[in-house]
Amino acid sequence: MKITSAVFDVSAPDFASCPQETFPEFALIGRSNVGKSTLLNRLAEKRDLARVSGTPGFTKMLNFYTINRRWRLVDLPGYGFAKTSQQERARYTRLIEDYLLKRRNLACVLVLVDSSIPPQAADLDFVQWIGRADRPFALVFTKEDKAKGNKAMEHIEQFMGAVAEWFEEPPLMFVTSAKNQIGVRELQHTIAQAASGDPDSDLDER
Ligand SMILES: Nc1nc2c(ncn2[C@@H]2O[C@H](COP(=O)(O)OP(=O)(O)OP(=O)(O)O)[C@@H](O)[C@H]2O)c(=O)[nH]1
Ligand SMILES: [Mg+2]
Repeated sequence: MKITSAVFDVSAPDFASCPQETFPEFALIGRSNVGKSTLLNRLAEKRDLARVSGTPGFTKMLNFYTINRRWRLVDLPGYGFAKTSQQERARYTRLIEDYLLKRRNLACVLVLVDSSIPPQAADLDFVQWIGRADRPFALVFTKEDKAKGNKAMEHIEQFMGAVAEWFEEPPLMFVTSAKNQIGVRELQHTIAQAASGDPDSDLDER
């Protein structure tokens, strides 16, 4: 699959400001600092498309990017970030919920989980919530390069074990490292296939 264009559309501070529901959307969500913006840039093959920051909680709006004039990637604010005012947090929690529950062209929620650390309650809670909400999602483990030895795989197995009881079939999952370009092509290919309406796409089955 070839990326021929990747353009920033708009930053939406509220649900009403989201662009028209023209293209299938793939939304990246996860805790602050999990690597959402970094992975988005890798998927779009454009280094500085989404801003990567050393400061957790940087992305406070929904940022929309159109790829190949056919589908969109959406960078969502990180959840579980404490260092903002309660009012500000309430605003973007509402924004995330509105988007995830109401957006009709939402093709798949990519739930990013940091594989360099043990399973975190915030991630498990989110997976349970999105499952109950019955929205299509896939798990994307990030930073596969970061933990020493076999730790990443251990964390991933622990995570998959913990979520297993909530689902009849284990959720679709990808293991990635944006740093070492592991798993990125595979995820990109799966997204593009789903975006083109291919019935064989793994994302479409769920
Ligand atoms: N080792 C390693 N570091 C990564 C990887 N992906 C991202 N990072 C680093 O993790 C940090 C956070 O990355 P971001 O992409 O800004 O994370 P984010 O989820 O968008 O963060 P917020 O916008 O604050 O929610 C940056 O310092 C990245 O360089 C990876 O695959 N491996
Ligand atoms: Mg970000």
